[in-house]
Amino acid sequence: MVSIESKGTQNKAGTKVLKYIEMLAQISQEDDKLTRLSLTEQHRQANALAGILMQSTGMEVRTDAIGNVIGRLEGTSDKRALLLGSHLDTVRDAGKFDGPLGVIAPIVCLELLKADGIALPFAVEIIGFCDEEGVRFPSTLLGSRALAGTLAPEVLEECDGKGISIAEALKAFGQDPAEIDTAKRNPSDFLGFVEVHIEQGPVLEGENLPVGLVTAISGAARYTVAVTGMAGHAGTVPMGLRKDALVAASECIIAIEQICLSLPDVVGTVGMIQSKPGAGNVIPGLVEFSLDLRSSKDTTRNDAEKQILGAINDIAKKRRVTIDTQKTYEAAGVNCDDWLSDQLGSAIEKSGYTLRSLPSGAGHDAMALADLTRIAMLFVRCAGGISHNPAESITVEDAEATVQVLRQLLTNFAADA
Ligand code: HGY
Ligand code: MN
Ligand code: MN
Repeated sequence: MVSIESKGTQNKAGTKVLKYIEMLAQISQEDDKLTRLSLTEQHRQANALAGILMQSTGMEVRTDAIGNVIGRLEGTSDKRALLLGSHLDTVRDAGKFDGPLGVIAPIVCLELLKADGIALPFAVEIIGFCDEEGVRFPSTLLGSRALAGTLAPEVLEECDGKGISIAEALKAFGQDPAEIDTAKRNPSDFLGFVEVHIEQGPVLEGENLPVGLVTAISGAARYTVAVTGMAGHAGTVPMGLRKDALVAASECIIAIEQICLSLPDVVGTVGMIQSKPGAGNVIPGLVEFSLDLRSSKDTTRNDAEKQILGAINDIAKKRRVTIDTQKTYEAAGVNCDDWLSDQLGSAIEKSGYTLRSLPSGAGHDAMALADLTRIAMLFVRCAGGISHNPAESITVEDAEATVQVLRQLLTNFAADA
């Protein structure tokens, strides 16, 4: 349970952030852990809760054709909006902050401005993106790519583990997949996009800083790898005659680790593996595993991919198995916008915090939004840099700092408008 009791009256905003985060975290597909995959009933409930919180700031709320929940507060003189937000879907057995913090902190900031009777000259939109993690479906960034108009229609045919396509999931969610194009926004709609997100790494905590300014977001590639050998009797097939798909997959996984260790600034992860037929006395005939590869330099990542595919090819030959590799997703690395980052950087300093710039190894919706408008990201310290783990947490003081920096950013924008 996140301790949301703040000391005295200070940290009021921070306390509210943690309270709302806790409310959202109760919405899960699993009783004893937080799992909220996109376009599920629980995602719908999270959208509804976020929508109610947005409405409490005076925002008009809608759900777009891809299932993003969007709040809008008109400005007094400028139709263009500063867009804020992050994703409401989670990984399996997730932490409470990865995604929701970027939706809740802006909501609390607008609550503060409303309480102080401050009306902004420009519009503000807050968005809860429908699918950033890409856990339910092979692709990711569905919500933000739909907004940017870069979501290829054929992606809607991709299926989850139960064979349900994105298009079918959208219909079950109450959306019409044929209307996807209506989610696309115009660059002229926005002044820029600012995403607040936990750092998911150790740097800010290591330097005892509450917030940081993101310089760039690493690119990523995802593969599914299928190893086909020969199922057989565990007791009768001599070791030398086997085509054991699981041993071949294991050798591939070790090779992936060795190659990533040998290159500067590459991380490779095999997060999912399935062995079939999955009986203790049967030599595995088919193994499928995922591969997630990242680097802050696309050229380095491409080099790693080449080496890994070569090693897999050699292993297939040596072990007389067939190995199919399919790239299911790729996103180039993205630099944050200089001008908007300067605005955010000066808001950090004006709020009294040290300005620390750092890259993001994790992917974010901001990557996709860079195809639509200027992007900037505010990182928030998280305990031990832990994320994609229920131990994910931030302090009430850092939640407070986040809201104050956002408030300063909006105030600066209003002054410049
Ligand atoms: O995987 C990522 O980088 C992000 O958390 N979706
Ligand atoms: Mn995230
Ligand atoms: Mn994540």
